[in-house]
Amino acid sequence: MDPLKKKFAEKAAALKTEMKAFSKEHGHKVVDEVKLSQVFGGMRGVKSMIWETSQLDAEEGIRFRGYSIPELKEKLPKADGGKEPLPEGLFWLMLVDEIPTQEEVKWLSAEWEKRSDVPPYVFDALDALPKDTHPMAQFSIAASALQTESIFSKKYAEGLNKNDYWDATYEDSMNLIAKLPRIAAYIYRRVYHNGNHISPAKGQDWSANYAHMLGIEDADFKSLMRLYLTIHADHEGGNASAHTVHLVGSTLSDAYLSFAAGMNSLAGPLHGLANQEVIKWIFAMVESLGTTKPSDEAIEKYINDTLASGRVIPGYGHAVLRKPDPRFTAQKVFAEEYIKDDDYVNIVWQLFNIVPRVLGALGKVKNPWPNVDAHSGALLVHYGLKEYSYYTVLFGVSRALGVLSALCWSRALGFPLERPKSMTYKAMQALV
Ligand code: HAX
Repeated sequence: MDPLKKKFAEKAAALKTEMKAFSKEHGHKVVDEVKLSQVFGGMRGVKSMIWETSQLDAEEGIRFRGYSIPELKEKLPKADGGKEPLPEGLFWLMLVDEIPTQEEVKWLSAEWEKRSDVPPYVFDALDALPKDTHPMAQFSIAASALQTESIFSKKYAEGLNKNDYWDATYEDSMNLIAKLPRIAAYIYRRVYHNGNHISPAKGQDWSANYAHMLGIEDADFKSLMRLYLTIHADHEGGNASAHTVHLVGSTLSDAYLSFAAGMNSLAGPLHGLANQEVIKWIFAMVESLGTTKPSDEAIEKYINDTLASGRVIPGYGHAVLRKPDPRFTAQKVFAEEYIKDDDYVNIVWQLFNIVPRVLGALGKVKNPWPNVDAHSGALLVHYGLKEYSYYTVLFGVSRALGVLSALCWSRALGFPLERPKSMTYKAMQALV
């Protein structure tokens, strides 16, 4: 058994026993009350799920296994000579609740490289699609096509003991994560570079190899990718993509189909697609104002025009957060260190000074601050990755780390089929 799997098996067995006793003893206790406004309002804040890998605080933002993003930047292993955390380290931390050593992370990079071959029929499936199929649709289709690789599905069909669900889910998750950069880069080169594909490099970390296959060798871009793929990985369990993977996974759909479902959810403009919408909106603003160095006044007018046309300001607002998103801040810190005087980065910072005041003045927006998607586009454009329809795929590759480590936990802890209660309006009227 590999060292990560061994650690996971030990921790999961212990926690399963503990949780079973805990739930038996305290099962009758009330953890929440649900207001009618929450039933009508997208279930905001309803406590209804266990998610071990990260937790979101409205004021502080995300903590992964208790660590904030600045703490992760300090404590997680880095690539040789690099300053940004390796996402391999975050996956390890989320899965077994321990900060890995440099050697452990090196092992994981090599293990994912070993598992990274993608069967040719997945590329054939992608090549059969019209080139203008949205990259997120292509990504989801490729993840579903890979399902023939599922060890869980094969073993389940043969009669898998429920105590071994976690083992097959771990293998599927490791294999899928290992293959995602290859698939994602294939989609990018197919759509935007005439199918001029780049073979994987040997001996690189997960992010650097992904950057290489995209065709961007700049060392700073590789650093950005390490940071990007770390900070987008998880945002507790209730967000739409994570919750979708959790829900679909609870039917014992395997990791491939559960992940594909989550990607369909990430592809909505109120969720992950916001990262493409932000830069698209900034490009349109620059075009409309006729300058890449617009004044604050011109920007404010553009914001007001957008709102007056009944649209949202992409990259601002959040269902849970009530302060600037630390994932936005981490990207701003990166830009301050690596990027000097870039027009689009400057516009993102101007927006940060203007949008919260304008949204705040509307009186209805609960969180006028930037979220994770407000900054990423300008960074990617800086390094030459300008094709914004692709951006949500990058988010999706990262999100795999969180949702699949959480799926391993769900299988190991034996979580049941998810099945909340719905009501008709008439029944709700009768109740109140
Ligand atoms: N611009 C304009 N209006 C906004 C707004 C924004 N950025 N954010 C919220 N509002 C509006 C809502 O549309 C709602 O208006 P109505 O009452 O007229 O319907 C009102 O303010 C109250 O909304 P809220 O309670 O503050 O926010 P929600 O929890 O309902 O929604 C959203 C949260 C993220 C969907 C919302 O803030 C939004 O649409 N933001 C822009 C899109 C975006 O950036 N999405 C990415 C979010 C982060 C993420 O998941 N990344 O992947």
